[in-house]
Amino acid sequence: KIPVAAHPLAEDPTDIASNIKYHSQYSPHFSPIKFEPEQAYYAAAESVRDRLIQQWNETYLHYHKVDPKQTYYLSMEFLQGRALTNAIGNLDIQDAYSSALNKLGHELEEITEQEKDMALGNGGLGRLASCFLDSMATLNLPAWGYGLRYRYGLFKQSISKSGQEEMAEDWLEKFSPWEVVRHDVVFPVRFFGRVEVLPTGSRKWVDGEVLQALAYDIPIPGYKTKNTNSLRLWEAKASAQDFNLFQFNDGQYQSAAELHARAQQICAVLYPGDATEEGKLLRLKQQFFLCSASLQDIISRFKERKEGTKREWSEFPTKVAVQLNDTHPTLAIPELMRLLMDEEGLGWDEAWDVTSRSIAYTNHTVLPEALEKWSQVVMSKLLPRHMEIIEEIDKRFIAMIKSTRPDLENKISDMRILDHNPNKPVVRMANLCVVSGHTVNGVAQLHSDILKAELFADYVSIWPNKFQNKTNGITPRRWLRFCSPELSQIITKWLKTDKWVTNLDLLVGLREFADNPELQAEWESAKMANKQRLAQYILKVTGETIDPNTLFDIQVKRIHEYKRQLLNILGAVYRYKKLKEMSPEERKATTPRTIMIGGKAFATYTNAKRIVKLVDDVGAVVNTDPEVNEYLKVVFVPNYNVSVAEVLIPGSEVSQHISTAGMEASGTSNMKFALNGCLIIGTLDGANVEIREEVGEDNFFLFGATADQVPKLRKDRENGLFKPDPRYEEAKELIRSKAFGNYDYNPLLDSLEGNSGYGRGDYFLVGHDFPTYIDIQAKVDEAYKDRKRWIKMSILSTAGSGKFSSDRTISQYAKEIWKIEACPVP
Ligand code: DL6
Repeated sequence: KIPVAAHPLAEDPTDIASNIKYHSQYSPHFSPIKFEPEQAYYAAAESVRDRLIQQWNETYLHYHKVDPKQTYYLSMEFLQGRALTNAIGNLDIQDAYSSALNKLGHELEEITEQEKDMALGNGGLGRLASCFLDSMATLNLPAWGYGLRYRYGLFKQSISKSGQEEMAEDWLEKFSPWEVVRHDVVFPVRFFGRVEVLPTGSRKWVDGEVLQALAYDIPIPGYKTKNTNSLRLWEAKASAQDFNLFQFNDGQYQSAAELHARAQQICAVLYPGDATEEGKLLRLKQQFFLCSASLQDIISRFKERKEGTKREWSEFPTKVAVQLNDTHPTLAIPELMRLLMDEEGLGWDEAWDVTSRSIAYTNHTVLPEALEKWSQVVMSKLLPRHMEIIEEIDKRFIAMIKSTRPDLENKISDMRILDHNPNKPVVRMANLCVVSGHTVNGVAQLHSDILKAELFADYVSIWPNKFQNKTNGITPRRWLRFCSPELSQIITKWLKTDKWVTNLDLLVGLREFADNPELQAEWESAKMANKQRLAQYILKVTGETIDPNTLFDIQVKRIHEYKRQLLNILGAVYRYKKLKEMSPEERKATTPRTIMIGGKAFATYTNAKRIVKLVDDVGAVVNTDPEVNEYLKVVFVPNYNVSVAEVLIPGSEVSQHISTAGMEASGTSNMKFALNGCLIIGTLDGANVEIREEVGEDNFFLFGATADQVPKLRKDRENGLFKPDPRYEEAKELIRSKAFGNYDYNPLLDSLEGNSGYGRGDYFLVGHDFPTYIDIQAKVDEAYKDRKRWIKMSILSTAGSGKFSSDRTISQYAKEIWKIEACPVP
């Protein structure tokens, strides 16, 4: 039977089913024989997209008409994850789509599993950007994201005998039903070339090579609102004129399409390796490509919204707020200056005024190696005009210091943008952001305090009001409402409202019921259902059977020495050793635990890869040891990504956020765990500090040195004053003894020895924090035995998580940095 093209906004499951079926036949991507889960996924996604397109277009037109001040969030990363569950959740059409798919012989849960994660990000920074997009749309804020359409996102990780292996993650292998190519939105982006001085004295960037940036838009629906914003991703293209037909017909295939090949490289992968000069150049090209295309687009929208009238450039900062997500899009600063001066004819002062009132910068790290510095030589070659502009900003900044703050003259070499180190002159991107942006913010209170007291202290004395804190947040839609429907239902029942989904502070209302046995029973059974789902998942991806009656302990995040997965695994090794030494009776009295660790190690980060291997090796021994495997299992969860997190986090009971204090800017998975009633084992670092304040000291397992103690502890270590705890020595010794296989872990363990230096002499203070870590783990074991008390703590953790909604964070950005207001589509 030929399906009818049911209206895209159909409410009735029968009509929705016919709309889905229509897509499978009339937007065909597969041969017409099968309608298996994969085909059903694409057809359902397209049917949902149809719905979105109507309100998406309305949103665009509404913003066009009202011309509100709009935010543009520039980010090299967006970790969107899957879109289908989120879209139908935000549109509040789960039930209708679920029954429609049933009519077609499918289960919604099964078909959502078909979707590949859109993993255009690395970790917290990219996922934060995606949570922000969700909140911006939900709050009806005129705010778009801008990023790059990487062909391959963050690599796919598998674990073999030799440890982590990386493969290209092919989210576009077939196609993405969520993106819409805008053939009318194309901007030229130049590289290399030279600066020409025109007879008027003005300067122009000419020659070099010019690629085209083509826009792909992803709809970002808000929760139960019409507003549907855009995530605009740029793809690099060369044009037909750049294809040399003559050469091609002459058999010179490569040189005929040389520019096309170079265009393809730009968006090929997220974070291409930068050990080589080519790699560095490619990363800089990517950053500039994002900045140039986005700013040209922003300027053209500024003009388009008042077409036919001449707009004053001084109005630009009242219509445009550009947020730089870390320093990666810093080139937006010189690019906006260039566009305003060289293309629009503004003078320096006017262009500077517009630029510095429009752009703000978020810092996400204090790690020195993550603070970007670009070679001046490379920058001058690739972006000669921008280098001139940066030099001028630097010169003017120095002149300003000399004339207004002579007391800071001896600080100029640290504060200026250009570092003329004769061996390697560089541009310091964070300094450029601080000097040029109107606001600089950190991402948790402790981090913002550290920025003000240390990294940016000298600037604070010039611009005390430039620095702010915006504690990160997470979207409660994806991270509770959709990933844990059982717990959500219980919360709604006890709060007698589902308004907590958009007003997370309401969760505090759970506190009064935390002792209620009825709520406790429901809570425990919802957590158990999530644990069972997680156990099935672990069995599927690792072949390991884990017992949902054990304590589920999870640490998932990028693998990095400062995040101290090594501390976790050393703790697990110590636990294993103690279990081995116990009698069977003693073992029976322990709290059985399943430790899950997941995360990706950057391909060239050797110690991180060794840590992955160690976790896997420890698991291989512990999990097959019949004496202990009833009481301890250690599992490395492969290929951690957003959709894996959506299974792990709801099933967690404790999770570890154990970075060396002062080093984790915020952390956001800590918020997701706490929101899902999982108790945190943590140091006083990043947002842990605020989580502990909110959920209550009694519901947080604290250990370790504090940020202000860290410098002295490192000094003490250098001076040979560190005395290792015998338990710490035992754990390391067991690994060195090859109890977990023949792999040579000495280089990894050696990084914990010695007296000084980064990576040597235990820079991350694993040894110092080990004893208090082991002690707090014992307290966790004890606490878990008291079921009533534990469930109460779990409820209180959720109840105290209201602050960590990204709706709160984004409202603060909107009010205190961007000065934008809601613009709801009627
Ligand atoms: O702000 C989002 C996220 C924080 O939660 C993490 O603490 C922080 O490490 C991360 N920063 C980065 C930047 N580079 N590094 N490292 O990813 O931002």
